[in-house]
Amino acid sequence: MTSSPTQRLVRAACPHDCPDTCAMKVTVEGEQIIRIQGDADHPTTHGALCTKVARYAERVNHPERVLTPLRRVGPKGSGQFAAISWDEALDEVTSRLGAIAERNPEAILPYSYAGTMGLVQGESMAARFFHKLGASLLNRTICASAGGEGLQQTYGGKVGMHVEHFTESRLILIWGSNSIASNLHFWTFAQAAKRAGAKLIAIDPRHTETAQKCHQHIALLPGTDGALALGLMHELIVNDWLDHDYLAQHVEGWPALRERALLWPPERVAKVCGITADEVRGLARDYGTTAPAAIRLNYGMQRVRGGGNATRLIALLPCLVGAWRHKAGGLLMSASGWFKPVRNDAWLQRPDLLGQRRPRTLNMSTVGQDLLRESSPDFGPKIEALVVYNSNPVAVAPQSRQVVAGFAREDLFTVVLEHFLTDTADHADIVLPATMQLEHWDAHTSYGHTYALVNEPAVPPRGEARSNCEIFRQLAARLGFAEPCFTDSDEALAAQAFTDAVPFDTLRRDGWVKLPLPDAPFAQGGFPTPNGKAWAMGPGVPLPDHVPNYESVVSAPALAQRFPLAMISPPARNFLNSTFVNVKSLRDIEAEPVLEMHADDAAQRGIADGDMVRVFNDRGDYHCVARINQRARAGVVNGLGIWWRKLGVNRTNVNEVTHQQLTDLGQAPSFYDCLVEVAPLAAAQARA
Ligand SMILES: Nc1nc2c(c(=O)[nH]1)N[C@H]1C(S)=C(S)[C@@H](COP(=O)(O)OP(=O)(O)OC[C@H]3O[C@@H](n4cnc5c(=O)[nH]c(N)nc54)[C@H](O)[C@@H]3O)O[C@H]1N2
Ligand SMILES: Nc1nc2c(c(=O)[nH]1)N[C@H]1C(S)=C(S)[C@@H](COP(=O)(O)OP(=O)(O)OC[C@H]3O[C@@H](n4cnc5c(=O)[nH]c(N)nc54)[C@H](O)[C@@H]3O)O[C@H]1N2
Ligand SMILES: [Mo]
Repeated sequence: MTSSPTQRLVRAACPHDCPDTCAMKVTVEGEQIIRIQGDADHPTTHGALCTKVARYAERVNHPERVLTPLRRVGPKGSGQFAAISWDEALDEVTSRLGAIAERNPEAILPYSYAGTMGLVQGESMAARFFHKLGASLLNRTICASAGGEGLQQTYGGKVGMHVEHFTESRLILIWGSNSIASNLHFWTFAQAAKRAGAKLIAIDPRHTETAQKCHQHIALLPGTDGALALGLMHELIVNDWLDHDYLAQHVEGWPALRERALLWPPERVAKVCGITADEVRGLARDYGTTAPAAIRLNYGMQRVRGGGNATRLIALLPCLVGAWRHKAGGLLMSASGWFKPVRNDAWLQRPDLLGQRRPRTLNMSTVGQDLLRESSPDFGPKIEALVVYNSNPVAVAPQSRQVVAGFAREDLFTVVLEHFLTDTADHADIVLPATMQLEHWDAHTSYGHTYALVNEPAVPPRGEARSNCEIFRQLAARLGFAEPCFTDSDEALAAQAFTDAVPFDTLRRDGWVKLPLPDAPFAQGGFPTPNGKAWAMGPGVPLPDHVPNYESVVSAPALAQRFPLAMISPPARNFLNSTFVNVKSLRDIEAEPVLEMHADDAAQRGIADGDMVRVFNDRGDYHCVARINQRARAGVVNGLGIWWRKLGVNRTNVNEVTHQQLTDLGQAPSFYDCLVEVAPLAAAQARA
């Protein structure tokens, strides 16, 4: 309902990289945004938005928004630009890209991630453009590909429980997830379960706001989740808390997994995980004797070397106890695989435009290394041009020094489509102003629920901003791409983003459509694997095991002598990755870049609460404020992410110290597998 006859209500969807993908209602008067609300009728949004998106108008109307195309006038990274016209900007981009493409289109790299999760403003017209051009392909690994591959190997897809059903669970393990910060709408269901008597247990090295509100918190060492899962299996076996019938009918490779799990008694697990054997036993008892038991697994636990194997082991737990038999039992890590059959990806992205060409694929997580590589037979051509959209790699990619050095290359031609002058945009030759969600069409899936959504434009673009699709349409026209698909409008793309299973008129009427799925999808097996079973192992899929971190006291003792603290860098609650860091009211809540430390670790280093510290290893160092509190366990420090470097201390952020080594599965970064040392810093030096 709008409160005045001159106001309109527009159906929208939150575009951000978050499992919740909220359905929104935007009240508009003329060109002004009056109000942004969660849709009360949408079952998982239930009328509530997070602090960040409730303040979306502040981001749309931000005084520092980029409103015209810009050309660099200072050194790379200086952020010095002059406004130019769209014609000048597009001419320059097409002449530079065109010249490189004539020699070798693979020297051009598109770089994008989930600044918007929209199917339209994400990889639709952009993918068509780069496919036609023959540019290098990008492997989008930076967030979830270790866990994603783990789910794929185990269940055959990124599929799991419906989030609404957690209300009926009797036991919920919240594993590697700070739900209150990063999956708020799941937390509502967990709380309802808690009120109905369910037990909640958090498994997380950090004593998060979520862990604090659970009945129990198991603060294991980072990267030891696979060992914990094996220890739980050990206990389920020796106490015979198994669903033998489910295992026999619906699990491939159980006898081998059983043997492996028996090598992991609680004492061994306790040592590896840095917890007590009683914690392992107690957790196994709860899990083996409470039904229905549900696991909310999130991506926090897979950002380590063994993240893929750990995901596989945890994903097998519900099969051991037959939790899948009940709709409120099982596991949810990602729901995105449920959308696969209803997405029109081949039409949206047109990989057929590649023709016979098979360009190389580069991994977005090693962009630092790759930008510094010369042409070679195994690498292919040196990267000569980058086109960045929906991402801020200079802030979010691991091992910033290399990333920054790469982006600072004078011979690199960089185009950035952005809302703001981010750390990445500061390194651009040309910045192109992009529209925000309230200004463009889109269609959305979710990775935390099972509703498709639509987003209609609520207000006209601010300034001269154009949608990503419009920008790629115009680049295509200038390069003479004649296929009719390069004239599809944004609305047409939104209308055909889904197959007929998700009718566009229903989407427009209600804002969202529930996918037709069974309540308890794997009650009788039927996993989307080749044989319908969950796989502990199978052809091409070896038995999972605990894979120790690259960097830990056990796996790298010499390194640990010099850098004895394990650092994880989970999200700060009021930012979304590096988005919103420049929204002042939200930055004011976070105040400053923080490193949480345990009192013993701080005392050993002469660090007091509130001191400015230097966090360092051989890769780099960053400066931030030490917070000595209950959130950090001994031996582990929590560097909350992801600040814009230029808004941080000394123009650095937490990725100065992370590395580019990849996970066991999925070629993902291992951000939380990182040893550091911390030292106090004199105040004057810190602020210099
Ligand atoms: N407010 C907010 N919401 C967000 C985001 C954000 O930046 N801010 N990010 C979004 C994104 S990109 C994603 S991918 C999703 C999911 O985002 P995730 O990055 O999974 O976010 P969290 O739910 O905070 O989960 C991270 C949790 O894992 C814990 N953790 C770290 N290492 C380990 C480990 O080795 N084992 C275990 N068991 N736990 C570990 C951290 O302490 C933290 O509490 O959330 C999204 N939602
Ligand atoms: N140390 C450490 N590093 C991490 C993580 C961590 O936990 N620790 N988390 C990792 C994870 S999980 C992820 S997902 C990545 C996230 O990395 P990114 O996907 O790069 O996410 P953001 O930092 O939010 O940057 C998104 C950018 O897209 C822009 N954008 C949004 N919508 C649009 C649009 O419609 N058009 C255009 N042109 N631009 C748009 C926003 O303004 C923003 O600057 O970071 C990873 N990096
Ligand atoms: Mo992510």
